[in-house]
Amino acid sequence: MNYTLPKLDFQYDALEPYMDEATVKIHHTKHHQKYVDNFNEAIKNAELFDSTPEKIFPSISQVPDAVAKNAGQAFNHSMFWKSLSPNAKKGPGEDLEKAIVRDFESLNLFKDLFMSEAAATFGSGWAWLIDTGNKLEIVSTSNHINPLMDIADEQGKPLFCIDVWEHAYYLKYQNKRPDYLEAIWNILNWDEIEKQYSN
Ligand code: MN3
Repeated sequence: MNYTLPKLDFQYDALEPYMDEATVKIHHTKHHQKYVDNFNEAIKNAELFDSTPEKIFPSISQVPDAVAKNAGQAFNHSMFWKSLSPNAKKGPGEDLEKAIVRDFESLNLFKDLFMSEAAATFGSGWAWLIDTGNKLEIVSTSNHINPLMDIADEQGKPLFCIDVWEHAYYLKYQNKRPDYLEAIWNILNWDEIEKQYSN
């Protein structure tokens, strides 16, 4: 049983002008596809035939490196695409807003903290909003790591993520990662983030 590349819920040019068509297309059809293909190859080689990334994460420290890296990247990209929408609302609905205000004082402060955490991620990685059960936290992870993995410094249920690998923004924003992050804020899929929160 092969793990397959999920289709996007929008066209490649739908996130313009915040994310350009070429970046989205290459990111999905080349980068994400490659992680999915490599994941299938890696679980075959490791004889972990029925594995999915989600099943592997709680014991990812026990699997071969190639499985771990590609499981992480396959899942993280799927979550990233779900985190974006061309028809984004301006902000979260009531329940999630309450939780954000409880843990970060205000929506504006939350945005500032998220931006600085994401901008400060050293090298390649991801920025996440996670639910630890009793509070929301902003975390950044290196390379393929995500907060569902047993090796993550901080664990919790991810509500959304932003890819801060250079391939996510370099064509349009070059080295200006903060500009990319600012742009992304306009296309955050709050409906989906709320869905993850209430799950
Ligand atoms: Mn990427």
